[in-house]
Amino acid sequence: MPKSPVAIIMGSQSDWPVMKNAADTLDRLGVGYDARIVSAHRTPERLYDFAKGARAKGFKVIIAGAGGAAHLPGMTAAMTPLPVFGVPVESRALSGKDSLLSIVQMPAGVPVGTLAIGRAGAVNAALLAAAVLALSDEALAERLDAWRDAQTAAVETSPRDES
Ligand code: RP5
Repeated sequence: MPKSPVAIIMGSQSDWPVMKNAADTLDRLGVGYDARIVSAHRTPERLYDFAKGARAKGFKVIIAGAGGAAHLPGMTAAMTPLPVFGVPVESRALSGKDSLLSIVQMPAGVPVGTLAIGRAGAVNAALLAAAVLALSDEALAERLDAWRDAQTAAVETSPRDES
C-alpha cells in the first residue's frame, strides 16, 4: 500500500472545514492521504495534471469536495480510472442542493459515487475509501470493524437531558 493511497481534493480553501472531516476520519483509521486544493474552474490545468497523474502517483481512491456548480468530482472522474467519491459542500446561496445535484447527476459512463451534503458526506467518503482499500488490506479491514464496533458501543440505550 502506498504511503498516501487517498487523495482528498477540494475546490477552495473554504471547503476545508468540511473536507477536514474526511481527513480526520482517515487519520483515525490509519489511512494515509494527501489533501490539496484543485479548482475545476480557477485552476483547470492543476486539475488536469492531478487527475491525469493520480494513478501513476500511487493513489487508489480520490475524494473530491466542491460547492456550487461543482464540476470538480465529475471532471476528475473523466480523467482518471480511479474511483472518485464526491462530497457536495454546503453553498451559501442554495444550502448545497446545487452542489449535490451538480455532483450526483453524472450521465451514464463516468461514475462519481456521491455522498451526503457536508460533514456526513465527508466522513462517509472517508469510510467508503477505507472500505475499498480494506478489500486488499486485512489489517485495515480489522481497524474498520473496530471503528464500527466502537460506534455501536457508543450508542446509549436511553436518552438523557443535555445541560
Ligand atoms: C467552489 O466554489 C468551491 O468548491 C467552493 O465550495 C465554492 C466557493 O469557493 P470560494 O469562493 O469560497 O473560493 O469552487
